Amino acid sequence: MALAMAVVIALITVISVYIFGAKVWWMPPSISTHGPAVDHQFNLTLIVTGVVFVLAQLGLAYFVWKYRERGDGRKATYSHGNNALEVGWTTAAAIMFIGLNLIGYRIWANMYFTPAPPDALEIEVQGQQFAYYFRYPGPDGKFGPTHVEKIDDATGNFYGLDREHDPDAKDDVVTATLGVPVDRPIELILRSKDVGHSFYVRELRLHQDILPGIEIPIHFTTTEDALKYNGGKYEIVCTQLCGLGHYKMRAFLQVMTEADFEKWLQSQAAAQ
Ligand SMILES: [Cu+2]
Repeated sequence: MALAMAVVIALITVISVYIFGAKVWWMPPSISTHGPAVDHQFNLTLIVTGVVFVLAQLGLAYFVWKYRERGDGRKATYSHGNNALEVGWTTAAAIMFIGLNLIGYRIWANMYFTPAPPDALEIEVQGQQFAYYFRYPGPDGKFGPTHVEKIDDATGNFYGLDREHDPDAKDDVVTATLGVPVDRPIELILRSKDVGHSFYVRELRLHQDILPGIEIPIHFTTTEDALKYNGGKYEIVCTQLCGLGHYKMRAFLQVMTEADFEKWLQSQAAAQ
């Protein structure tokens, strides 16, 4: 029985390692300039914790077998612990986790604590139950003011713009797809119309909550690879349970060449 148990524990360990090692379920390719650093950090954490996992599991299997019932009438003895050992592994675990955090923090801070480059293309992202709408400032480079009382999904005025009276709003372009030019810094300003949502694109390695009442800026630059996969089209999903329709709250990121982007934006502007 003890041997069977030890074999099962060892098998679970080997199969788990295989699933990660052979990348049976793995992340989609990265399409952002910060993606490789995030993936590197992910792999580093996976390897460090993976080694600990394998050692702990194999140790468990060994002891299950070693201290099995042998039918010789021996009584079990109870241990009251070993202070030196406990201090040792607690310190080792603390160093490991704090160390991984410090290394990862630099990557995270680079994404969130550095401002977007001055030439970044600014786009507003509005999350609402249960869709995303994107706003481009148009040729004047300025977003027009929004008016809560003018928001009307039925007429497509998702942002509450007053195009007749606000000159800055006149040329704003509101779209249902997030079109971006490849290889150019993009700054997204995230805002919510109602409750908490989030903005998540796996391939961008970008994940940020959207909260009502505050504007959250994030920035990224896509790599040339972004045009290679799936025609440059990637899913944007909401990962915060935001109501009954949460499961279908999604939109698409469409990465294009600069020329295609200009054409696309013009066609979107014509449809306003
Ligand atoms: Cu949502």
